[in-house]
Amino acid sequence: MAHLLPKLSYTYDALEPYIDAKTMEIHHSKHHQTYTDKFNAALEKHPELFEKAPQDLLKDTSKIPEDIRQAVINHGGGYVNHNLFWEFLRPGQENNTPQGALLEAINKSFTSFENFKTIFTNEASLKFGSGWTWLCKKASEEKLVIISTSNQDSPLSQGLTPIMTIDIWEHAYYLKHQNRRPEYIENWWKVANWAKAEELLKQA
Ligand code: MN3
Repeated sequence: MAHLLPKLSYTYDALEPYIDAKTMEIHHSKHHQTYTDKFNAALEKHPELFEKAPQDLLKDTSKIPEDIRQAVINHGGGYVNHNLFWEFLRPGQENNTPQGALLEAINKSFTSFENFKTIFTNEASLKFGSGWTWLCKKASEEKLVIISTSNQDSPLSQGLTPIMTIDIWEHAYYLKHQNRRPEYIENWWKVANWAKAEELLKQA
């Protein structure tokens, strides 16, 4: 069974004014659709791999047949990364901060939420080129880590479990913010879905 572009749980204009409807529409219906199609096209060459969860393929890329390995890393990565990106967004609300177990883990790892936000924002602002910035959990360790990956590389391939992520490819912000990536990041915090991040932390 071919992998499908996920339906969003909100409309393209639901994240306005923080993320504009046009960017959302193109990002989801064009960019994410293309990753989905190219991921499926790669798997067509080894159809038995459709049975595997995309995340599991990315966890051990050495097991992917060599002729499609880079295509799966690129387009399978793009497919999975965007799935999480959409889930970690929700319409903006006042006082949007993490709660409960997630807040506790953030405080333990980064002293405070404000400090975490500063480190994460710097990382995402300064990351060179196209990629993603992530909050991840290391297996068997309580502490959370902030990392960036290039292109569509997934933290799953480094043995890390993603808790939240921001897409810092220009296609995620260029229409509205042009070259002003920090402005995009500042707006993105307003539509962060902390409940989803807490759920992922509990499963990690
Ligand atoms: Mn993208």
